[in-house]
Amino acid sequence: MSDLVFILGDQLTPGISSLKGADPSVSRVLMAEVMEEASYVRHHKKKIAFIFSAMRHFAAEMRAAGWQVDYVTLDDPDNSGSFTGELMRAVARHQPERLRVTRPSEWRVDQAVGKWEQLSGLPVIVSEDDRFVCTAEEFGSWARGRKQLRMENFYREMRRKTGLLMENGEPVGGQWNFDADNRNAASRDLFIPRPLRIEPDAVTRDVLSLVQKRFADNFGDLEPFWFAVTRDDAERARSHFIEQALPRFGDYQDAMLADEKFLYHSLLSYYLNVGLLDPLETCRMVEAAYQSGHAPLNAAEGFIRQIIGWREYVRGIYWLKMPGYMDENVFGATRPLPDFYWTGNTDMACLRAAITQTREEAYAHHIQRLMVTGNFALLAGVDPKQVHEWYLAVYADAFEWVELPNTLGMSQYADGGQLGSKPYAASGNYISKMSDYCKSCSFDVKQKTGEGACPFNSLYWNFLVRNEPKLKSNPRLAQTYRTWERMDADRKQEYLASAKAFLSSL
Ligand code: FAD
Ligand code: DLZ
Ligand code: SF4
Repeated sequence: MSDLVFILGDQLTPGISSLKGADPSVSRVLMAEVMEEASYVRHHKKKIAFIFSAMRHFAAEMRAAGWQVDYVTLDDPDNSGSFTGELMRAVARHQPERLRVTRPSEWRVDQAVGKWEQLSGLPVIVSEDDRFVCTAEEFGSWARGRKQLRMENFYREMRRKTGLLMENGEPVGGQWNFDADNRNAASRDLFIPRPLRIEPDAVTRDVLSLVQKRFADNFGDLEPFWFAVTRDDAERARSHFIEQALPRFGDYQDAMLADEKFLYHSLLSYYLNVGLLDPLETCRMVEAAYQSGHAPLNAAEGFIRQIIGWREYVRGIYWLKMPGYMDENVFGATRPLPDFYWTGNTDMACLRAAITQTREEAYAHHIQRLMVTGNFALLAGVDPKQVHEWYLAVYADAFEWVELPNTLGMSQYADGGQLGSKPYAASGNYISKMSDYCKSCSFDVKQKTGEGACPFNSLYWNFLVRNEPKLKSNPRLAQTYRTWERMDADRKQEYLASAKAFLSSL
């Protein structure tokens, strides 16, 4: 039967489920660069270039493997600008008997696909995306009946299911989680490996010109561009990470250094999210690195937990809670996102560093996202939807299914604790302990209030006081609220006045 198989920009996997059962001799693959996807937020220039170039390389690989591929470029004069428009044009061109697609990773696109049968008058086979360890249904069953959803419990299930770092039904090393070993601060004298940099080829250079022309006003530096855009190069980047950085991934997972944008992080999220790398295969390689003695257990376990734990857990939450999740705002936060999130123009050295590197690389590591930019927005009471749109735009790995729960749930606690057990709110002390940013800041992290004091210090207490009715009963915050209650009235007043003065200057 002649099928039209639509492959979306984050489905760049040769064995993608939509191809199973399609006959290459009579079927067509469709891929399309469309303005609707390129503009639902104002994506970082590097993100658009990465996705378009990876799509073009994937189309070439599919052709080489014997598939007939229709690839519609953004500047094709007939490009209709949307997935549905391109589908309908391809239906008119090829008159297929059936449509196939792997279930889109995002709610918005899944809704559009739901209308294809009616619009085209053809049967549509939507196959589940089997590149994840846990299906949405399985997550739903796990979640059903539980009063609280917690990543750690889910993660243990995934360890059992995959057998990763398991021995006779028990976790290797006698513990599920070695997070307590993974909180060291880094110092500048450490040897820190450089990420693998791939030179753009002719296809990528074409895409770079297109993006420069069509998205000139979008956020972010387009060049230097050194992402992998093929499976082979992404696999090289993964081997490079395992060889060079994995052994210390755990130790310095939470550390931040002003002159080191990447530390021992893998920089693999964007390859995993578009399908250039397989998550489970990557975990098995990391497990093998532990088994061969190359990487310690705290590194291997820490890495595997991020993938089969956090990554799968946030996806489960997304599909369980959408579409309502997007509108959660438990604190009723309404402040507009400060302009410096787009310019990096702020005297706060930690925010300046995280935002500047985001502009340069379309990348910041987890603790920068969570404890610097996310923490500040939380403490300042920024509208969570605006925070979400910022994260969705500025990172090359940002797809709504993974970005939204991380931002709205983990970082902003706007879901009131559906994803995590307490807000990741912290004063300047945390940033000072885990980084060297404060050394070059015009604010003094040790000063709690008044002119020149680190703004995080007063904002922290102001956040807790402002949201006391929502947070005071949280057992994980009981000690913190007791500290506040014991503080003398003048001190409390100084904190609140400092926060007020700072917020009114934003
Ligand atoms: P590493 O530190 O090397 O971690 C290894 C891998 O684990 C990552 O590649 C990623 O696939 C996975 N991982 C780690 N933490 C998480 C997590 N919390 N959720 C899901 N996967 C995780 N990750 C995205 O992939 N896309 C996003 O849009 C995204 N938005 C985020 C927004 C906020 C506010 C926060 C706090 C986190 C966000 N994350 C997101 C999670 C995490 O920050 C990134 O996955 C990580 O920084 C990517 O860099 P890396 O590949 O070097 O990760
Ligand atoms: C993120 C993105 C962008 C910027 N552009 C395209 C595109 O032009 N064509 C495409 O197929 N995919 C693109 N993507 C990725 C999609 O947004 C992603 O595959 C879907 O949203 C998944 O639901
Ligand atoms: Fe950030 Fe405060 Fe440290 Fe400055 S002093 S870098 S604002 S935590």
